[in-house]
Amino acid sequence: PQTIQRADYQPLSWTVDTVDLHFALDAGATVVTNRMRCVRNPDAAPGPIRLWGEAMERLELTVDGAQPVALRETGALLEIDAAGESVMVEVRTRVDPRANTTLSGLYLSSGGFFTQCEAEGFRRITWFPDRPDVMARYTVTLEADREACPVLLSNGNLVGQGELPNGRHYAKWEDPFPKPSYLFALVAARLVALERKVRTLSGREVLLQVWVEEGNLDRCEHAMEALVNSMRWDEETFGLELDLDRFMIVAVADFNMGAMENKGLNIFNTKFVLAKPDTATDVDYENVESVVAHEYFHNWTGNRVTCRDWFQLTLKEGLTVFRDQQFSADMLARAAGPEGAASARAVKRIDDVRVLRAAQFPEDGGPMAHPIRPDSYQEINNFYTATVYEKGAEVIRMLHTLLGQEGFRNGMDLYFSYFDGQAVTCDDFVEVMSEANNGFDLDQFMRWYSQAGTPRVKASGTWNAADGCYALTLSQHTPATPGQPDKLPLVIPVAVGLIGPDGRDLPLRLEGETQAGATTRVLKLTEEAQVFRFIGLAAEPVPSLLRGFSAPVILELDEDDARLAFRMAHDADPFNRWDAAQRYAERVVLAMAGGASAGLPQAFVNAFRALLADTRLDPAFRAQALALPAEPYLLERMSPADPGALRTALIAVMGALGRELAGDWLRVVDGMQVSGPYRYHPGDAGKRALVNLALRYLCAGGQPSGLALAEARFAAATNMTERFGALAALVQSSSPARGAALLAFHARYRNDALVLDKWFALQAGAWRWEEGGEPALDRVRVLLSDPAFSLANPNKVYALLGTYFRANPGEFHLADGSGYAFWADQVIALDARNPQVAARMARALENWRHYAPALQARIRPQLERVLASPGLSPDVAEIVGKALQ
Ligand code: HT7
Ligand code: ZN
Repeated sequence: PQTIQRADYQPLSWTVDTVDLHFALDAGATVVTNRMRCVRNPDAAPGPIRLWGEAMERLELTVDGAQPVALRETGALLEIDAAGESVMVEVRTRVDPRANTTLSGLYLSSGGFFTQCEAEGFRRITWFPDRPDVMARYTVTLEADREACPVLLSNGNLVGQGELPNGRHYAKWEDPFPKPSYLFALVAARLVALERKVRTLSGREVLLQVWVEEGNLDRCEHAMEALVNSMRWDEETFGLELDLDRFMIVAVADFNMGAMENKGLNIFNTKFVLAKPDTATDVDYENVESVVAHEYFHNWTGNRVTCRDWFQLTLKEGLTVFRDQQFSADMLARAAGPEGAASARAVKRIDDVRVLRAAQFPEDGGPMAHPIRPDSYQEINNFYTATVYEKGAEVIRMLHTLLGQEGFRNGMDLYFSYFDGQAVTCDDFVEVMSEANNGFDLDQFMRWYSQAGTPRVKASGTWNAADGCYALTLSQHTPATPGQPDKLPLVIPVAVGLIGPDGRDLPLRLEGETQAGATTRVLKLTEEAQVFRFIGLAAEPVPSLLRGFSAPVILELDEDDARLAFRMAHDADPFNRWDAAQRYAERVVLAMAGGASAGLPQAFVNAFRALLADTRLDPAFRAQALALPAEPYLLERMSPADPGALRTALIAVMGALGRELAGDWLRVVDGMQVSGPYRYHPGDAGKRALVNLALRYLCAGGQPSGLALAEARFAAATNMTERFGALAALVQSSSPARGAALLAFHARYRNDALVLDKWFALQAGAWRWEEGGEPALDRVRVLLSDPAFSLANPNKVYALLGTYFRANPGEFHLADGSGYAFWADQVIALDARNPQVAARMARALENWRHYAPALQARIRPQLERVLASPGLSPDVAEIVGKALQ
């Protein structure tokens, strides 16, 4: 496959300023007429008009009404020589939405028409300079059968509609804002809308709509609420207002990713719109809120100011993830009230860091490691990664930390004032941040955009009792990644606190300062190694480093068990308190997996019990602190990774914690009643999370009383969070009742696609709790033929295969290699219909060299089999090819 280099960027010789699209929609043969005014780009070298196109039939192409004099076609690229300053290019194509199984371009879902154009789907609809630096104004006319598709939507404002002969009708839409082609969208389907009218900050009335299939109208309220809250938050926090008269969200069941920020017409995976208490968990509610916010925030960070090229993807994604994280933290803090706000924010931060550690750290340590702004790619769809999104958000967060809230806001204001309506680069963004902050030097900071790999920050302290000085040495090192053998030092903000022997934070005074100040300070690590001397201390402190996870690094700090237990009990920074518990748990689990210890250390059990019993702590925080680190993260920390040994250790640790703390867990379940009907509220959600965790441990412990409690709670549950929590606890146990519970759950929700996804995922993720238990692979094979399963629906694939390959390593990495052979079969089968989804599944084995040699020997032939498979897509070829390099 061809590799595209960031350094090769050239502006196009011709761009487009207006596009007039006409769609004669038909399931098997849609005719698209595209009239675009192509204009010469004064900033580019002279050259032909360049148009990209694929997967369609070209019926006609004219330039200013005549056949083009010179036209060259190479693969997906068409080059047309043209004279003058502007020409009208008209191209008519025929596409087949029914045959489009890629879910990119124009496709069908439940009989309706939908589009997905990011990153390069528009070229599957019409020939076009399909790059984000071509921003044009669009007028769109949709024509379809009225009975099958009563609703016709596109970007912007509805400017006309009417009847046509033969039972057809049309609608005409005009988008007043220039946009890149990846933000184009249309929907033609049988849908209904929940509507709300709201006023923007400046007093304009706007119409908000959430469009869904008729039976789902009772599941849209939460998404609408989230949209209204997002609008308010962006007005209050960044002074950014909705710029359209109408903003639409449409839910579709077949969708490759979470959602898409098309201008004024967001298209969402149903999973991130639909929620009602009987079918959605607290986590689902939380996800709906944050995805709605994320897409809404793109209206400014992504749409009004977009990316010059796809290498700049983090410009919009990292920034927008940061914005949605801040929004969610603010929403949680507001709901928790002044008393609970700090803990609520910490819980959100913990959630975000868990995702980063479980998904991004392994990516950064494997063959797909890339900087947040990559230097090259073969298939851009493979670069919608945890690095671009989550590490990208961490980089923005560090800017926010370095510049402060006000400095960051000033930078954002300047960014929009300079670049509104343009397609720009990450350098542009960082430069305005500097300019808005008196030339704040961000030159070295830019290395975060160009260096891959997770930096290691090593910390060590020396205490000098004679002069009351604690000298903290911080050093940094970023390991080599593919193509980047040598790394330079980064700017790393390290938030530090020092804890006194009584467990209280000490006021901090650095050498050279006249008096002590705050109890948390942000140190700027910019060299390979630096020493920071804290003075005026009466006794040796315990350092609490990287508070709030102030930088996306791995902190290497030698702390003995007693120190970890001390910080678990006393660290004033809730994030670090959680982190101390995670580090301790990681140490205990990995020691067991490595055969270094057979039982749980009593000190660990005591530290856990103390956290569990501390009723002053928010239940949501306790649920986080008492959950073991994610399995993929632990695997990453093992060398070589041995998924079987890790699983055995996890089962042992969970079981032992369940048994040893049984009385405490039972008390938690008893004492955590949530009264009244279900409402999505962080206070209630925290209690439910802690109860569900207690059930998990009790069931893992295998005692009859615990199993009976989970059964009873499953039967009596009044909402999905409780029902699914109890079911998950039963499934992750040796309970004889788990089969019956799964059947009952299925019977209740057999017609509900989203809930069935949970049912599939639960079984694919099941551990083996007893000798002779059913291997997850056997179950997954059976479920592949379940009538509700379909390889055509990404949600189903992610639920069943994605969970098995990525979230159940103990069952996937079978010693006989049968899991890998199954993986190869599925990746090949999926690739033939949907390369994006196949590539995501393919990534499950990219870090194969990290595994024990016996497993590597089983994996390699399967990777080779996939790579050699005829007609393999560039998407999968890139993943597997890089893995094998
Ligand atoms: N910007 C959107 C990305 C997206 C996407 C990318 C490739 C293929 C399909 C896709 N669907 C959505 C989503 C977002 O980050 O907001
Ligand atoms: Zn996004």
